[in-house]
Amino acid sequence: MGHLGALLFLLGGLGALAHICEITEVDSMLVERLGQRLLPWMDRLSPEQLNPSIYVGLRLSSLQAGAKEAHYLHSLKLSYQQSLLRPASSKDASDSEAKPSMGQLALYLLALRANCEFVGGRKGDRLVSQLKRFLEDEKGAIGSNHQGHPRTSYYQYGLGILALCVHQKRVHDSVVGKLLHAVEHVRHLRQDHVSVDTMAMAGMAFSCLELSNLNPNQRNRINLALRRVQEKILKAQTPEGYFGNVYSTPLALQLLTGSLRPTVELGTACLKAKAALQASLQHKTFQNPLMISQLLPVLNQKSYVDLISPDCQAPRALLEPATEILPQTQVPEFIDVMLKVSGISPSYRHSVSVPAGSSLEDVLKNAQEHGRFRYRTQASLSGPFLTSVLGKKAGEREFWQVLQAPDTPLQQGIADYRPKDGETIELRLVGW
Ligand code: B12
Repeated sequence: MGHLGALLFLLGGLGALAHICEITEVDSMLVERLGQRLLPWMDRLSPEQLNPSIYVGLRLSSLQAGAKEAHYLHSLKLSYQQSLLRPASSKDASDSEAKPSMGQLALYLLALRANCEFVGGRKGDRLVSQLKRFLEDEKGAIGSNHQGHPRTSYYQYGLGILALCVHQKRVHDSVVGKLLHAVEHVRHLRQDHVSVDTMAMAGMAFSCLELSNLNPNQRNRINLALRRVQEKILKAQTPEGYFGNVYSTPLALQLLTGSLRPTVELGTACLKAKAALQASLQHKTFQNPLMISQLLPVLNQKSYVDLISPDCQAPRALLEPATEILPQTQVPEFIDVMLKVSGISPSYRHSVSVPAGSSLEDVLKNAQEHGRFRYRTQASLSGPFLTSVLGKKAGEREFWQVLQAPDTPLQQGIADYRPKDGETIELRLVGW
């Protein structure tokens, strides 16, 4: 055991190891800057732009947005109740106003809990029943022999169980059983971007069930699954220190922060992850509001599991809007990006010229305006999700993957990623 191991062992003996994954010394200016990036999003109150994750992230952070915050919650309540409690046959709903998904309903329930509300009353009970029904349907889609897949994802399945749990609503053992089975039978975390986030979300659902003792018959299985989740996440640590990738590290740390299984290995891994994450904060890696909303709780030593008993009186610093430094107007420099589409025929390859600093979405728009390229997106809590390219819509369990050629999947979506001059971007239809 090296010096670090010895120190961690000593801390463990003192009972301090349980907090080894908490990030405590972050420059408060950096945290404030992250919070400030959320403020403009809190002015977007249309149903497709409202994002319950932003509210949850802020309430679990060391920051607050004053009156804007209460107004945002009010808008969330109006929008979610209206669309979720509207009868399926209702005429005042346009086709484009899709009902929130299982995961979105779950995030909305987390938002209520973040405001120290327990879902209740006639309307609240209906929302709880809807979420339970969603989970039952997903359980059916997975099937009694576990051969199928949830229609959404195990990430949303875990989120659904977690949301009900923090409201002290019990789900049937068989519903929890599907998530347990999924975790028990994961061999290696596939080297795709979904695994660590999904493991972390499932782990937080199990942590909540364990702490609340809502499914006592499954106590041992839950306990073992939590151990397994922790092990898998630690195994997925990259040489730089991230768990999975930089964007899955916040959720992984949310899970590990609340770990009741501190070990020396965990302590070492968390120290490395914290250093990597802190370095990434200096580099403006976190621009996307959803990503910021998953990170802010970690920087305040909190996780979604804390919504079992949230502290709504905790002092939080008031966010002031960032003072904008207007860039000097210069003649824009242009860059060339090669856009390639594979997985369909005929394949497509074209160079697109855009001003430097443009997003990949700008590249796609430009290609569409000036050529035969066509694409469609769907709004999501992470931003515009690419659904169709050159008229080909991704089918069930397929998606349009975005890569930097030759073979590196991007870690950001089309609205956030800014290609460099001479880069080739590939859009590839793949299964997941
Ligand atoms: C499941 C998942 C997927 C599934 C979604 C399909 C499904 N039926 O669920 C698949 C495999 C298709 C997928 C694809 C991608 N994903 Co993904 N995905 C997730 C995951 C694990 C959960 C999302 C979720 O359900 N959220 C909860 C629900 C309630 O929110 P929602 O907004 O309604 O969910 C929808 C969107 O999240 C959307 N979606 C999923 N991923 C992404 C990524 C982006 C950039 C956008 C705009 C939308 C989007 O699909 C969800 C279901 O409809 C998150 C993890 C996380 N920490 O958030 C990563 C995550 C959001 N994905 C990520 C990335 C990078 C991608 C890709 C860009 C990867 C790539 N190189 O192609 C692509 C998207 C490409 C495109 N076509 O636009 C990153 C985003 C990081 C960032 N900087 O914003 C995350 C955080 C994972 C990570 N740690 O890197 N993803």
